[in-house]
Amino acid sequence: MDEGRELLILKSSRRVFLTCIIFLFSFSLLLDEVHSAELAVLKGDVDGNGAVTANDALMVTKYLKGKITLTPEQIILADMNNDGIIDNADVVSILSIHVGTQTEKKRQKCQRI
Ligand SMILES: [Ca+2]
Ligand SMILES: [Ca+2]
Repeated sequence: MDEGRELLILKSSRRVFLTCIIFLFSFSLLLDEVHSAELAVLKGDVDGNGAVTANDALMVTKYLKGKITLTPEQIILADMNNDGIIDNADVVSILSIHVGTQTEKKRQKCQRI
């Protein structure tokens, strides 16, 4: 009788354990989605690769010269100072973020050496 009861407790605790694992897995997937959403709205990331780089500034420059078109979402991301106009000030702003990121990476690399 006791063995049956222990077996029942063991089975139910295994079920609780599996439920916790599934919950944690679902939660981590949710966090990944939130993280992806954050990346999707990174201001200055015109090409949508998850980072503000020189290529984003190049795309805006090409847009200003009429060589390429940007989607409405890309235009919002390119408008760094939110003045409703895409101009050289936005290009400079994107480049300064890119240079700042590169400088920070080099600084961290130097500290590690
Ligand atoms: Ca980018
Ligand atoms: Ca602007």
